[in-house]
Amino acid sequence: MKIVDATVVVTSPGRNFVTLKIETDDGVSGLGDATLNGRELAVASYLRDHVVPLLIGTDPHRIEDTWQSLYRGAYWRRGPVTMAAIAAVDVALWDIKAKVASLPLYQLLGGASRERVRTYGHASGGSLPELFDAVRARIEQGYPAIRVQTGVPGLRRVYGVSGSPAVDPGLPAVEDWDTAAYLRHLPRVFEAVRAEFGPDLPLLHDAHHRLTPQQAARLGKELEPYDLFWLEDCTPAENQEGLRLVRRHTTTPLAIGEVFNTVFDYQTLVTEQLIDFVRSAVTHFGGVTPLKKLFDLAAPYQIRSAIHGPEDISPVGMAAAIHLDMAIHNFGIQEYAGYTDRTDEVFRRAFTFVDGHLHPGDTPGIGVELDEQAAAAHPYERSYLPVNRLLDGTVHDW
Ligand code: KDG
Ligand code: MG
Repeated sequence: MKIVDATVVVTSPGRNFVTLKIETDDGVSGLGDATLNGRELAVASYLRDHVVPLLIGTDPHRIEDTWQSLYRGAYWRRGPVTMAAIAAVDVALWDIKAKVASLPLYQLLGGASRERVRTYGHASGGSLPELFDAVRARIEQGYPAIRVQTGVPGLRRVYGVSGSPAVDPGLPAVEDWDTAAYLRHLPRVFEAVRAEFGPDLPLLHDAHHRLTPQQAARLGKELEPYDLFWLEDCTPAENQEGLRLVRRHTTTPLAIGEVFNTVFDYQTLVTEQLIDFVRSAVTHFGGVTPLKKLFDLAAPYQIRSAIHGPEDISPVGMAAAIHLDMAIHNFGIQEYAGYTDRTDEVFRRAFTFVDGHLHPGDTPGIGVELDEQAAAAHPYERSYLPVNRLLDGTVHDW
């Protein structure tokens, strides 16, 4: 069996998605997600201009060898563009292998370790009444766990709270930030949410890389009475050692890793048991092959999976995640933001979302087909993630 063609499809059914389609001489094809939010065309070029020529004529069954040759062979390692491109190849090859075996991918990863995959959804509000309505809506949709994001008094636009449109369409929106105001406000919000929804509902929060270790330690301690399922990305964790201070001062569980690309980003965090959940996406971590290895490394440290699954992971990347979630033992939770009808017309998927739980379906492969005609009706639209500034105008982590 040989790879005879590989094409990159960029489509924007409401938001941009980059998909790699690999075709073989047997007529079997596979899909991989290469979407890197705000930098989509860089990955499309990396694939089209540099990776596709290397794939033609090779054996699609040699997944490990292909992964190693793309990672080591480029000499320039790591980074989100490189690893999203490698991820797309890796997932497309797993899709092909599973289709040839006539099995859903999770069967090749060890088979089902559970009946279904537990998820969490997002709720946000500028004010408490808005936030309560959003939490109620998620509960009604069946979500068993909910991420809570809130506006902060005195700030106009804050991460995770809807809106923040760009002043010039196609250029980054500007959000604002004041850490002291946030640290004063957030514990009061969780106190109110617990009072409204009771002690049982698992609640999560994403600090989105904005705090110093000292600030994160204080916040984690102040949130302890509200029993969070996790506090996510409390610090910019490129400085892994910074988590030692956070860990020493709080028992609030910690989740980190959606911007990480390789196992080296996690080395200290995992081996010193400084976190409780790893957040990498299949799409940004080089695919199913390395993410499965990371989960296996994390397991003896009692660290569980929590694969990143916001709107900017395409249904292809999400499907690959759900197959992994089904198979690994140390599964924790899966983030699931859902998709619009327009996206569902472009990506036909076997995975289902019922009562707040996902199932990958039993279609051979990853269970997603791309309708290329529908995709072509939604051409790429330039878009950026927001930029975050302190009240004096200084750029801050977003
Ligand atoms: O592209 C950036 C988003 O994926 C990110 O902001 C979402 O933090 C996020 C999350 O936890 O889903
Ligand atoms: Mg996050």
